[in-house]
Amino acid sequence: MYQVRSVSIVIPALNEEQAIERVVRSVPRDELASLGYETQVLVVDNGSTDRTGELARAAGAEVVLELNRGYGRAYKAGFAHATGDIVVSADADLTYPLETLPELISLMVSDGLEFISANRLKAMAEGAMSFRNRVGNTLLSIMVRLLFRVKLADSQSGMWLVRKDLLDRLELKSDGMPLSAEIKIKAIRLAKAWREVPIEYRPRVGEVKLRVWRDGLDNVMSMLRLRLGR
Ligand SMILES: Nc1nc2c(ncn2[C@@H]2O[C@H](COP(=O)(O)OP(=O)(O)O)[C@@H](O)[C@H]2O)c(=O)[nH]1
Ligand SMILES: [Mg+2]
Repeated sequence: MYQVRSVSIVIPALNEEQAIERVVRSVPRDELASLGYETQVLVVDNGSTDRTGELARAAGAEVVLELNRGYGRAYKAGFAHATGDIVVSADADLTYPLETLPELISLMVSDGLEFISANRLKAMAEGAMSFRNRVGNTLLSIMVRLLFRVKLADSQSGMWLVRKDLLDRLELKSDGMPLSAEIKIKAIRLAKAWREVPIEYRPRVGEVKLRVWRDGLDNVMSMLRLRLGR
């Protein structure tokens, strides 16, 4: 058991005007407040050319602007502004069930976990992930298990919860998509206790930003570099 007083949700967003308001509003602020948690919702506007930033602010989020594009860059900019005892990640596309946060945070506290990674591959809504992406995610996860000896089913999940004091020790490097696996590998290495928890993964609202081949290859190269300690 440990004390948690505040939670920060960091949401990287590149041209997500179709979903961003609903994503921000899906954070169960009232329920978190009734559990005694102060909640900070941070949307990192990654140089959007649409109304993402404006809509996020109108929906009640704090907006951080990071003009250098990249999933990893967006997260690193967001983390620098996160003040919560627990930091949570999620995409800006309505795929992740943020309404389950009270439950996930309670699990962290009651079981003394320092890190939770959400597993998308177990309970997926129909049409949430293409066959190609499912194969790619499975292969990358096998690679992570073999290279780093971690028992992780879904190394590419975009939703996880980490204690801020652990996050601050991770020395994250990736500017792009590989940040997703990097954070899990490093957090698991340092955490005294962690768990992978199945979540319901839902179909995306808005256009996909992932570039399958480029980001896939980037992931493989980045994992090899991390394994070799570079
Ligand atoms: N791919 C990508 N995503 C970004 C970038 N900046 C912010 N994002 C956000 O990161 C999240 C992940 O992108 P997404 O297309 O959902 O990838 P997927 O969930 O892996 O299919 C979304 O919320 C994007 O808006 C970027 O430069 N590249
Ligand atoms: Mg997504």
